Amino acid sequence: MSSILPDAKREAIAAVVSQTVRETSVYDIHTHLYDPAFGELLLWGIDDQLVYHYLVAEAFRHFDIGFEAFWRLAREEQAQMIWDALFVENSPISEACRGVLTVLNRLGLDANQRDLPSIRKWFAEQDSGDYITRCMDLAKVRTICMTNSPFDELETPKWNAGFERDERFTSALRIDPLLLEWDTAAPRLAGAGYEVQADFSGRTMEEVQRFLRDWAKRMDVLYVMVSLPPAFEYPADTQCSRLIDGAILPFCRESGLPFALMIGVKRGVNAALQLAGDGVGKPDLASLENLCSGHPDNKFLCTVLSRESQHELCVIARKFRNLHVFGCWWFTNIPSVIEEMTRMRLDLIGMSFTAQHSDARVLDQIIYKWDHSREIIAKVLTEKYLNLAATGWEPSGVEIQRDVEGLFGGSFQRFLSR
Ligand code: FIX
Ligand code: ZN
Repeated sequence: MSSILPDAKREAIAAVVSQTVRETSVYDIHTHLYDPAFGELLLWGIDDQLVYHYLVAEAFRHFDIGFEAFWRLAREEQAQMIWDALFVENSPISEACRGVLTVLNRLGLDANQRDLPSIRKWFAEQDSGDYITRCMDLAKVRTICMTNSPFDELETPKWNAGFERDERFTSALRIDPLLLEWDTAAPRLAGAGYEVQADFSGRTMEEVQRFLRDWAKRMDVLYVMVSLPPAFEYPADTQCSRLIDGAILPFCRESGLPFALMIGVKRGVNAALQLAGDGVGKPDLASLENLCSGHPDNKFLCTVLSRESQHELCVIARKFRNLHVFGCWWFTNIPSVIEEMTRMRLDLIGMSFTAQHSDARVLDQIIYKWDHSREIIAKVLTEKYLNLAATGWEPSGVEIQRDVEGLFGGSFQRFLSR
């Protein structure tokens, strides 16, 4: 029979868990941030925070302006409109709004004045190099994994020229156009000297593998990644499925790199909103099951976008140790859902997952994304350790530290090296 814990013991456990979760550094395994060598591609500051697509989507619910007219405005004007609509004319309650305020607060700025020009002035005075270190220190993020695409015309010249890597930034090879837009990707590969045919004939699959090998080496990547629509099917008579079998999985096996799937995004549900116009749908995760069961020598990372799919994802992870579940992605990265997902994952797969990733597009956001998540993770973990302690199994501080390190990147790193 479980025992009733004395209050002092409950408080002691809660205090150790909160402190450990607050202070343990994280490996942020999926972001849209860039090594400082990419210069202006690494976004930071108040205007970039305000025009984040999460806030654009929310602000348009209040705007009367047409989509095109909004996109023609300068970034500062867009930011001002979003600030007025979401912060001044309404209370900034949503997770993305609160995030901006958490960032300002942790940086020591007084947002209570509602004075955007003075906030701008403060950011204009920051040195970008120091600011990266400051944000990473405040967020206690030790390493940031970038999303790097060989199809991105802004970043490829930099990779081709070569640069000295900042060791705090690692890389993931992003291949959405290859798998989802083969008809336009194939001529691009051919133009870059890879002998590929639109109908997959000849040496196409070997050459796609050579393309992946070249870029994986140039970027020194940790994993290969794609984000997929809810309609994703595997195996299937589709270009995507053929490429997965013919090129992606063989390359990942040969290189030992996991294949990361982010499943459930409906691109351009309202295309006029640009990046803010993507939606969510429920995928058939039998495809993920088929991948994991059919390819035991491949490793898979997965996060799914719909709340309804989270339970199914955990059950699949219980069946397949070649699957590592990570993060609370995008529309699930809100307090109520993070709490539910974290509790469910702990209940079903224990400590063998990565609790969160930031998906930050603007550097400053790592501060709020990790602050907010740490608070929820601490709450759920405390509840779990108290349940354990009630059985007589009291977790030690060292054990709690070990567990939190696992959830914050340790388990991911072990999965990579397996
Ligand atoms: O596909 C992705 O990596 C998504 O995270 C992005 O496309 C999305 O725009 C985003 O920023 C979500 O947080
Ligand atoms: Zn992302």
